[in-house]
Amino acid sequence: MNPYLNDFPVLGEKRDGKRLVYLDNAATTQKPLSVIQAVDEYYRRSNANPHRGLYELSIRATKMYEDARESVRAFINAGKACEVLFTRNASESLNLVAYSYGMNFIHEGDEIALPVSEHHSNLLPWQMVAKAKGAKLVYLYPDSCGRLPERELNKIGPKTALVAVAHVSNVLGTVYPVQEIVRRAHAVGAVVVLDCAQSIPHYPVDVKKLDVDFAAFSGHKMLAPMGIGVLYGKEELLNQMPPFLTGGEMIEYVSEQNATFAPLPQKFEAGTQNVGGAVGLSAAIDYMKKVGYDTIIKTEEDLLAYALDGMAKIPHVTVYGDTKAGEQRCGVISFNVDGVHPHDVSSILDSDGVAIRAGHHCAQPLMKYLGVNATCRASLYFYNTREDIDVFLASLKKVRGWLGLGT
Ligand code: C6P
Repeated sequence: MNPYLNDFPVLGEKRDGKRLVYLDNAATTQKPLSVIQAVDEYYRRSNANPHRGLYELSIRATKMYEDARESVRAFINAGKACEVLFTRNASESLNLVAYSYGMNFIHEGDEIALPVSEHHSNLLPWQMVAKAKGAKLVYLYPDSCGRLPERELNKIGPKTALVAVAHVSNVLGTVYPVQEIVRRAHAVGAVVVLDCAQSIPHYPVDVKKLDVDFAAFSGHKMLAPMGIGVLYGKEELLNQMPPFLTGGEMIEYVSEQNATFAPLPQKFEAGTQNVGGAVGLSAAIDYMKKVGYDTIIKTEEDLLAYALDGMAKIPHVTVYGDTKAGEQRCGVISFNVDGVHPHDVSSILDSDGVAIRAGHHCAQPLMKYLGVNATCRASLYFYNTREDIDVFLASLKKVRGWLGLGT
């Protein structure tokens, strides 16, 4: 019996008598009742436009929004709440850094270093900056286990002005050595933009300890609603950067021809904000703290080892990246079945109630590097069970036979 079943109603859902086996957690996680209820409660009792009204309801909405910011600050150990900006998602957070920092502080001849495994959200913004500013993108290529060898890390050099890196790859599941990357980047005066979209749901992210300059993530991959994201930035950098979006509530004073801007964090939060989302994110953080990262890590390590072990016994299945569980490997398993398109694998698994993702996972340069167009991807979370993995493995075993291919 799944101990989290009562908290996540969708996990108990059945279709054609088959239980949902949800293994697409890297795309988005399911939401616990406490999060759903917190959002519901906010809209029932406390909804008003924050930072605008001088009446009790608006003051309450503002407090809930700012309390959520403080909750995120404490969760990622940022020094000050004003270093935590709310956005829509990790993509918007990364674009904010690219447009506001990149377009103003990256110059012709500079290099932007990034692993080839980056999600498009942490790659396209830098392509845009490089093209506009005459900078060069320098790619770091992982080895067959998905790790970045020394020779690739050595590409962070005197010309590097910025390193953009995911904490965890959304395709290979590799946990990249952020502290080592930051050490090298800072030694040459480069800033580090950390994409935590796939790490913070699974591992603690301490921005002070990691000493990253920026960190981006999405609420919806860590039990919170869609439409709320976070950008952490060091105060001194955020203060130097111009606003990304302009509009309501991010100004100090506006005249016909000019404007001055509000202090952090409002400078980067133009327009009416997603208070319900922020409240949901805060509730998600509370839930994660209740479960505890120790439990999350231990559970996922067990499930990953169990899944990789089972997959190794199925002929015609190729797993990309590290085929062994371990500290530098998160529960994201990309794989292919010989002779079967990943979309077909996904559809066949779906007929057994198993939800996985198939495609390029918004990482096309990595797909090219791996020599494939697409992969299947099963991604785990702490509320999955060994029974889930058993259903997944049993379904995977049937795929080639189902299509009349040899097993
Ligand atoms: N990856 C996946 O299935 P958004 O869409 O903005 O919430 O997150 C973007 C993003 C940024 N970085 C990484 C490492 C990511 O994995 C993602 C989202 C999903 O892999 C959807 S493509």
